[in-house]
Amino acid sequence: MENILLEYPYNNHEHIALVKLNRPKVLNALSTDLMEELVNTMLTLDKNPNVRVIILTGNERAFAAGADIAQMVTATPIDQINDQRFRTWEMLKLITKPIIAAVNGFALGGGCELAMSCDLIIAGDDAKFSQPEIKIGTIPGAGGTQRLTRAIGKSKAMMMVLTGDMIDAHTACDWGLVAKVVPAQTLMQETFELAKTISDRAPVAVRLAKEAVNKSFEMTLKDGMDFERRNFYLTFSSGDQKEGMKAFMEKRNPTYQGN
Ligand code: CO8
Repeated sequence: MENILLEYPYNNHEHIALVKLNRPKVLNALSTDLMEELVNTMLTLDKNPNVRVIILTGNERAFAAGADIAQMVTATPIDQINDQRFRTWEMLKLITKPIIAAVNGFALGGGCELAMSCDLIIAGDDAKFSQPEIKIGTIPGAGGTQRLTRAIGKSKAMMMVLTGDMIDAHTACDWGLVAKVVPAQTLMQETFELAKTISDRAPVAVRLAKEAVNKSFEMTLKDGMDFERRNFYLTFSSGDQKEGMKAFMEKRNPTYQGN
């Protein structure tokens, strides 16, 4: 792999993997090759029963400054279709383990969309988010008009998509795009702590909870509630639920096996 760095176990933690975008010279522009490597890495981690949480990050300067403009500058619509990039991006939805985006620097265009494809975003206080496609004559193509609107509402999404201007980390947090802002220098440490907390929780329940929250974007409230209820019932078939509730009654910490 050239464009992705994998650190697993991350910080010697057997349940946490770190995936790093690695095209620093072009601010981690998301080329087709990079996205294929990213998806393959994620699918491999998802299959590994020891991995419970995945952290996706870039570097201090950029999470990712968007899709690779050099690959698109002379593209025709048919080139875009044949490239199959959209299929690759869609495959991120298949990942069942929680993915935390740890964002320092630029998260622009496809970079912002990639962060939004993760389950939650933690931002360093120097992070900047935008959907700048309008400035180069196009529009978002991987969720920037859809996920962003659901995250921050129509009026603010319109402002971002129609101007292409950046917002800073605190604004992104106030608007609900980001879960938490931390000092840029401590981003990885804070994200690791959060990943540890999630990895201590019952893995079967974490998976079913992630699935249920994501369904809220795609279903009516009634159908979403039904889906949630079924996943709730399903947790009662897991050893983790038995262990979690028994440990509570016995006033001890649970030890989850993920079964
Ligand atoms: N693609 C390719 N190269 C890039 C990109 C990019 N998105 N962003 C930066 N680079 C390159 C620059 O060309 C430059 O390369 P070089 O050193 O060879 O000239 C290098 O990275 C460093 O960049 P700058 O010199 O421009 O650094 P600055 O600090 O001056 O500026 C900015 C930083 C503001 C981030 C600036 O680089 C910028 O505006 N970048 C482009 C941002 C952008 O428009 N992103 C949206 C791209 S379109 C998109 O994402 C559509 C997604 C659709 C989904 C597709 C799914 C299949």
